Amino acid sequence: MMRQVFVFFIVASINVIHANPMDIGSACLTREEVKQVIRQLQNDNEVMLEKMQSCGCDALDGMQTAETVSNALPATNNIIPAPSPKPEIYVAPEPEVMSCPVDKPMYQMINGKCIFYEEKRFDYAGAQENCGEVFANGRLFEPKDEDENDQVYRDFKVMFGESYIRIGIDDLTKEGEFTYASNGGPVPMGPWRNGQPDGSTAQNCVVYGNYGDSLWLDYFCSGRLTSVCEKTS
Ligand SMILES: [Ca+2]
Repeated sequence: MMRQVFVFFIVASINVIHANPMDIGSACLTREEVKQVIRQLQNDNEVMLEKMQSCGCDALDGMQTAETVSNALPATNNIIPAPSPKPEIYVAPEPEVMSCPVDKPMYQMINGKCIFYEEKRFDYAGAQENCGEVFANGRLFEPKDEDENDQVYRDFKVMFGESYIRIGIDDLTKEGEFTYASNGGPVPMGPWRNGQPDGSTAQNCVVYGNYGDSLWLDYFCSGRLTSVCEKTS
């Protein structure tokens, strides 16, 4: 079979040369030159056949295999997929880490809040305004539960000393109904000192007393006291 392929190739080469004797360069080939070309082709194909035989290949089988593979391949247009738009991948924003200058005195990071103890004394409205200057979006401390209330008081107790300290709870809107100053929301606990609140309409702002604990008293909003600020975001 390989020999038949070789002979076919030689005959085809001669036919090409005879059919187009003037097409190589600008001059025609002489008969001797044609013979040289045929001999060269013969030599080249002998070398090729020897290589194929040495590696156990069969020329025709190789041709069939190549054709089979070629036919089995899908059309080029199907191999290269049409470009698709890049999928939009949602990347969750990095949670913002609250900055809190805890290396400075009077600042503490407590329960996810940056807490600041203000030694300067203000009335209730002044204390709120001051917290807004200490922190962007700052406000008087609004304890969300008794644990947080105790933790803040405990961590600042040494600084508080013997004084009354303001936090952000009052009953200014409705007497006897203590709510958070920032949004008027209900306060879900009431760690009042015994007998408190007792100030009726005269005392509408919640403070820590000078008793060394985190229990609350209602007190005059106009009094100038130290305070606790918080930064929540
Ligand atoms: Ca009151």
